[in-house]
Amino acid sequence: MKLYGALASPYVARVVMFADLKGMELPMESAPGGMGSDEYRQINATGKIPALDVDGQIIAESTVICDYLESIQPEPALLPADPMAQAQTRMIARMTDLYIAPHNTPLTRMRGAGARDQAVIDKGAEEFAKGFAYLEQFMGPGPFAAGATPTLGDCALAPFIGMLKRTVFPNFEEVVDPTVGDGRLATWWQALEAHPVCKKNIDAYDVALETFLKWLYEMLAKRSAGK
Ligand SMILES: N[C@@H](CCC(=O)N[C@@H](CS)C(=O)NCC(=O)O)C(=O)O
Repeated sequence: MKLYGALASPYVARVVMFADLKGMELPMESAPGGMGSDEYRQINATGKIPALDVDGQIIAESTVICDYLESIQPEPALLPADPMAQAQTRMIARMTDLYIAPHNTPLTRMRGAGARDQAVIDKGAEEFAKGFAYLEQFMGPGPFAAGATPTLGDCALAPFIGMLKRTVFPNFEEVVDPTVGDGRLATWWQALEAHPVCKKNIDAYDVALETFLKWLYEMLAKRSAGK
């Protein structure tokens, strides 16, 4: 079994954290030809990372990969047996994808290009505030996304919050970091930071992301300067 991807992707980081919490070895390889390439589309038609290769059979989509890992190694359970807790952790993963993930790129690219479009920033701030409110309402009793231990939703949301801490919160004061203060997302983040495996994964993702962003910002700055 091997994972195609690169850790700077929050979707890859989701699977890596999930596998690590299970104590599973999951070797990672770059997507042949790069993500989106014709060569890689022969393996994964979407061209996206991550993809899991299981003896030549491919599973795409980060959450489906996590479901597969849960099926082949049920312990420790990262999808709670309790139906409501499982719904809660799944909601956090789904809402991360639907209501948080889409709003990062427009702001990150603007930061890289150096030009500010206030209407885009205000729209982003509005969407993030809504997304954070959804997450806060639908998290379980905690302190993690569902309950007393990390589960799927934590693996999905943590890399995105880590990404926003690098790309958005320090650069756009209009978007308020919900992990600061004493709200539900703040106590959730504190729980992750206090958990050794979660903390290790958050830190490793941050290092990979920092390297990627350095390259991205340089590339965008050159492009906007017409080089
Ligand atoms: N829904 C997918 C999203 C994966 C995704 O968008 N990955 C990005 C990297 S962060 C990608 O591969 N983009 C390349 C492309 O779209 O061609 C999942 O959960 O795995």
